[in-house]
Amino acid sequence: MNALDGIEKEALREALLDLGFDDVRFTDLSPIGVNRLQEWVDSGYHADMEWLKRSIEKRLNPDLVLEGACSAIMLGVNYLPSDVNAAEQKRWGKYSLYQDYHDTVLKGLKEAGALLEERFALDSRDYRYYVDTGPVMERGWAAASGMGWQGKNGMLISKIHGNWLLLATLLTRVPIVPDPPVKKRLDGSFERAELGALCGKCRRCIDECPTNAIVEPGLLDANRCISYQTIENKGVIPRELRPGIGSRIFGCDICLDICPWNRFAKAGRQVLLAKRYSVVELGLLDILEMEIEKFREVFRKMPIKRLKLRGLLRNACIVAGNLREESDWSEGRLDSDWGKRVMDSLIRLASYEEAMVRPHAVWALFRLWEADTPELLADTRALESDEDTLEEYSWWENALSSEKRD
Ligand code: B12
Ligand code: SF4
Ligand code: SF4
Repeated sequence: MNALDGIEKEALREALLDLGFDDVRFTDLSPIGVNRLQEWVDSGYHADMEWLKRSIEKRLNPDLVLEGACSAIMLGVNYLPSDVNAAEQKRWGKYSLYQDYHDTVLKGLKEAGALLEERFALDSRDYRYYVDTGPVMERGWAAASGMGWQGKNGMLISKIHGNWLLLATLLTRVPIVPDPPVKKRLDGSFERAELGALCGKCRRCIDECPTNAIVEPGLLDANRCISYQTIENKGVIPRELRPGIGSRIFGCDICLDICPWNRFAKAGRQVLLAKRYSVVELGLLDILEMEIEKFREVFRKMPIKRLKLRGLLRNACIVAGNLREESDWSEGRLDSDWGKRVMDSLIRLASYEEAMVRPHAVWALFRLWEADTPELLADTRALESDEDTLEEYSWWENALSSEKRD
């Protein structure tokens, strides 16, 4: 089969755009650029995402994912919210303000598969598609296809959509003439998938990350990343990272928001997204006082649901503990009725049935009401048996007594 090119290739692009994807690019699967996945995993930067380690070979070799694959069709879905409040708030990662994109984009991928079958007389073994969870390096291939370049923040950045593309991949045995990578402005040349290609001297994303998670341009230590900690970590969030989390309750867009390449970005068509912006109206008390039925109703079909109520409460405790430094969630002063309700919620959560929440509630109370906390929690502490929570108490008691000594 001759490689697809010219009018036919453009017709395929158009048809895929018509399915609701906001960008469609093609790449072959020849090796490109320096891939640092192995180095990343060897350094432990993948934290406890062991599934990434297990699938390295496949990620590096698409032939192991689909034998005979020779092209990747890279698909981008713009998720910049169309509502200013939703776009500018700092509490929720913007991608989470929709129904789970794994489900809604999958719908488009299924249609894309059917379209390939029809146009090229293929059967379902001739292609495979993924959105996020498959063993494919989505940013590497998207950069190779010229959809954008991988910025120093690690993100695939598009000249049109800025940092706001979700990526999906369709591997296929259909040979397609690859699209060129983005060009550097000055000399017109560009090594395939060069990291930070259009970043120039800028390093805002690296400098603004509150937990110093970007250890070198494009390389992120997930252990230190707020996104990892608030979404993927299923246990205790390290104490030293909690202040840096600030007002972020789920995910983090700091190194994306700061990027100057967003200035041209406009909200997408949202054909493959279903917005749920009302979540941004939730107040801190709505969350701290949330029960399981309400949680299920509010976050139905949303990515936040996978965090479970205990994960959300854990994150809310951290956000509460940061109230003195970040006013973003404040609806009143800490010495007002509102503050009293925050305190009562935290006291309740310090003995919450799921142990994972408890150290974070204790942490928040000590941060907000320091020396008063031992008395507030005297009864709760007496009944505590969880190691992590007991460690939290001891840490604060030591800290307060050494403060007194000084
Ligand atoms: C694990 C993961 C995370 C981890 C680790 C992130 C990281 N930087 O590695 C955590 C949980 C922290 C995370 C956070 C976020 N994530 Co995430 N995540 C992934 C996932 C599943 C794998 C990424 C990975 O392999 N990382 C390992 C590093 C080493 O790989 P890499 O970042 O892709 O970059 C390397 C390769 O591209 C390679 N490379 C370069 N050229 C080539 C060429 C070839 C041929 C090959 C094979 C490789 C290669 O070199 C690069 C540097 O080492 C991808 C989906 C996927 N299947 O790819 C989504 C993905 C990267 N995440 C995404 C998003 C949206 C986010 C968040 C914005 C969510 C949020 N708001 O909180 C943050 C952003 C954090 C950041 N600055 O990166 C999007 C990014 C879209 C985009 N435009 O780039 C993806 C692509 C999901 C999707 N389908 O849309 N994520
Ligand atoms: S997502 Fe947030 S914590 Fe993670 S690297 Fe970017 S700014 Fe840092
Ligand atoms: S903030 Fe600057 S360095 Fe970071 S990705 Fe954007 S352009 Fe590149």
